[in-house]
Amino acid sequence: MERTLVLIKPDGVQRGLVGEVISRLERRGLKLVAMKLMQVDDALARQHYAEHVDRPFFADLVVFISSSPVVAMVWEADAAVEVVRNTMGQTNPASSPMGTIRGDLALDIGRNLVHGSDSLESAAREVALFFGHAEILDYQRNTDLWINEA
Ligand code: IDP
Ligand code: MG
Repeated sequence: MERTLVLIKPDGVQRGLVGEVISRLERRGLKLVAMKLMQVDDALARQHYAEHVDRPFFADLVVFISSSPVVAMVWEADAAVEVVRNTMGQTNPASSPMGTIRGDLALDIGRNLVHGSDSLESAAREVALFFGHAEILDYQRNTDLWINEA
């Protein structure tokens, strides 16, 4: 079973889309195992986006992600990384298909509402940045057999 980090970025919280984003992930069948509303500080923002440090948009990205609260979550499923990525859509909302979070709800690459880890390695790193072990819950979900055959 994979675990992946999802952030509802400041634009999603400010626009009142927290419930909408969570609802789409829930309805897809993913299992929520950790969640908190939090303020990202400059240090965490830089660590989270470390792979982009040399990109021209890095400074704006760090300022934006720490400009207002985010909702940080860990979601679990077989292939959770891929499933979250295709539920979110493309990085640029303008080229995201309808039916995806970014394709339905966003327009601008710098205001694309959500973050989802892009690989299992990134997921492990990012989950550990945002959550301690004790914050990630292991629990039975009674609908599991209605979502997964085995
Ligand atoms: P992802 O969020 O789809 O994984 P990444 O390439 O990891 O996309 O980029 C991280 C974030 O940086 C994006 O979600 C987006 O908000 C921002 N970003 C990516 N490319 C650009 C760009 O060319 N201009 C401005 N912002 C960008
Ligand atoms: Mg990324």
